[in-house]
Order: sequence, then structure tokens, then C-alpha cells
Amino acid sequence: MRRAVTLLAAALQLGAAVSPEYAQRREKLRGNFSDGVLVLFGAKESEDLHYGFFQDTNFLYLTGWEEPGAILILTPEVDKDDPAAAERSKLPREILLLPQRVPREEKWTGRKLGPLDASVSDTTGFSTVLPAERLEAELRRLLEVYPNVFTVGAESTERLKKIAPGRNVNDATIRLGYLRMRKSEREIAQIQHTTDVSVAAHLAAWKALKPGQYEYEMAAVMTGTFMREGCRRGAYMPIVGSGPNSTILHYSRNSRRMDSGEVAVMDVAAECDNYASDITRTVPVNGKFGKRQREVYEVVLGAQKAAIDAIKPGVTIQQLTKIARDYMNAHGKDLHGDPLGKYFIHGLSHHVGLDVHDESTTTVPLAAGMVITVEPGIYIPEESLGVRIEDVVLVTATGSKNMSGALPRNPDELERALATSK
Ligand SMILES: [Mn+2]
Repeated sequence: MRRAVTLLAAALQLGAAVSPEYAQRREKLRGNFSDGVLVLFGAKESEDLHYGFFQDTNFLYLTGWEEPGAILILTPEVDKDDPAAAERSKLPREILLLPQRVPREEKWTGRKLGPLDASVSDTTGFSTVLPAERLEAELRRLLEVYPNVFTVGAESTERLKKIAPGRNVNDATIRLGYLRMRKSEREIAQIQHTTDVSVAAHLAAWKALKPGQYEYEMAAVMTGTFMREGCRRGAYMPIVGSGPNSTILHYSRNSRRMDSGEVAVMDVAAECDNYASDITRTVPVNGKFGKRQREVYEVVLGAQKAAIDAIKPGVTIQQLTKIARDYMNAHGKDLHGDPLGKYFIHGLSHHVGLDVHDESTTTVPLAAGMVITVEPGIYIPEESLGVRIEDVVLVTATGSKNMSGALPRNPDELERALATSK
């Protein structure tokens, strides 16, 4: 019977039974709360035809559930010494609430799994699945036993304040963010896959790059690579900035013609199976760096290498940032003789995972299994010259591994790759 149900679910594309990893994460999170109930709202059906439906990443992290309108309730692990332990241990540990099916809407959006479908527990991995309209009743019952509510985001907080007036509604963003920082083996493999696809996209763009091409042509080649590899979207809008645009951090119009003698900053990466990557290379449009371009490039590369060399468990992003900036100040000057550190105007690193910018408190000591970017940049508008080099780096027990290291970044190697790819 179970097999038949699973096959039926597969035939209807209702999502394969989810990995046990999600239940493990919920258990871990339950150990992080003591006096409250966590309520998370999944993303609603998207009316934005630009993008389609993408699940909220915290919701996805805890459930693996990719259909709209779901709600998750978690109660904390019961402490045996708690005077209310007997009462609390009778409550459900976790509840998934799903919207009732609306056949009329399913003509537009496809068959959904309803809370009353026979296969719902097998498919979702939750033993308690209820219709979404039961939220208020369930929450009221749980709040007879627990004083507080936890959730994520302003909209959810407002919604819960209305359902539970007079209760503290606390934001759990940071708590969840910390949990998400250390990636599992499976997550690391997924980020590696996304990174490999993104590296292939950069190499494809290098092959197409020549003076007279437009920035959007590079973006098209790269986005095409993502889609051919089965990835649904980029992790962010492609940034291809040439000449003066190379100094604009989040330039994404990509509308300029690229000319010989300029550099192009390409900050482009995919999102595959919900996991992001984040890679930047700065390349000479005609295939050869000019003297000054190479000089500044070497400073950025040196800063990046110094920071990556310093990565090991216990070090903070704040410390790595100082290493990168100190390197720039010691190794390069602007046209007025000032050290280059002041042209590094953004953060060095952020965590990468389900979001391209996962929660990234810069003072948290790094630990094995964390994945961060290392992306020093120098932007000198006066010289129409911006250089950023960004790799995705896994923190290991003894140091680090550059997950995007397959994409050349040493200038000679990069020029050779540009020449031989034509
Ligand atoms: Mn980045």
C-alpha cells in the first residue's frame, strides 16, 4: 500500500517523500526553544509570472516542502525538570498545515497535495497534517501551555500578533540562520553542483567575449548555461559591468557595449535545486590586461589569497576582512599616492546556501561545514576601473577548500583561458 501511494504521488508529481534530514533539523531546532511555539509561514502561490513559485528558504530548510500556502508549527523539546513537563509532553511536537485543495485553481497551477489526501503523511514526513484553517485553534491550544511565539519576518509577526494578542512574538531569524550556517554533506554536494554549473557558465561567456559585444550577451550565454543544466534561475540578477560600469557594485542593466582596453566584472551564478552559488571574475575584454589593470588585479588577487589562506575554524569574517584590507593598503596606491584599501567598499564574505546571502553575522567564528564567499574588490571610478574576484569557499577541519577553484583567477592563467577558448 505504501509503495502504491508513493508511486501514485510520483505519478501526480506531488513531490517525492522528503529526506529524513528535514525531520532531524526540526528536532535540532526544537532543542533551541524552551518557552514558546515556533510558527513559520511558507510562501504563498506566486502571482508573479516572472518567477513562478519558490518556497521560503527557512520553510524549505525545515520541511523540504515545495507547495504554496503551508504553515509549520513546532513546540520545544520538553525539559524533564520543567514543572509543566507532563502537560507539555502531551502536545504534538510538530504540525504541518496545508491549504485545502481548490480544483478550480488547480486548472491553472496544477494538482496540489491536500491535507486530507491519504498519502499526506508519507509524502510530507509529518505525522500530524491539518488543514490550514486550523491554525488559530491549534495555536490557541498550544498557547495555553506556552507563553511565547517565535516566527520569522515582520509580516508573520503582525499576523501572529492578531491571532495571539498580548503574547510576545519573537523573531527567530538569527536562531534559524545559525542553524543553517553549518551545511550537511548533502548540502555541500548541492552547492558544489551549483558552483560547477556556474563555473561552466563563466567559461562559456569567456569563449563568447570579444570587443564590440554587449554586456547582455555575456549574461545571455551564462543564463543559457544554467537553464541547459536544469537550473531554474540565477542566484541573483547577472552583473556584467564593463569599463565605468565595473565600478558599480550591483550594476545589472547589462546594456553597454564592451570595448577593447576595458575590463568586465562578471558576478554571475546559478541557483540549482534551491541552492545558490556566487562567483565573480574580472576579465580583460580584448583578452589581455593593461599594465594598470593588471597591477590593481594583482592587489585584489593577493588580498583574496591572503584571506583564503587565513580561513580555518575559529576565525571570523571580521578578521578575514581586516587581512584583505591590510593587504590592499600595503600593496597598491591610487593616482594620488593613497593606499588602495579605501576603495574596498563592501563586505569581504557572506554565507551561501539556500540563499545567496545566508545569515552572515561577521563575528561568528567559522566552523567546518560552513560555506562563505571571499570577494575582495577595488573600485576606482576616477580610473573607470573596478576589479572584484569572488570564490565560494568551504571551511574544513584544517583550513578551507575553494569550491570554485576550477575557474582560473591568476592573470596569466586567465588570459590563457581567454585565448584558448576562442
Ligand atoms: Mn557575493
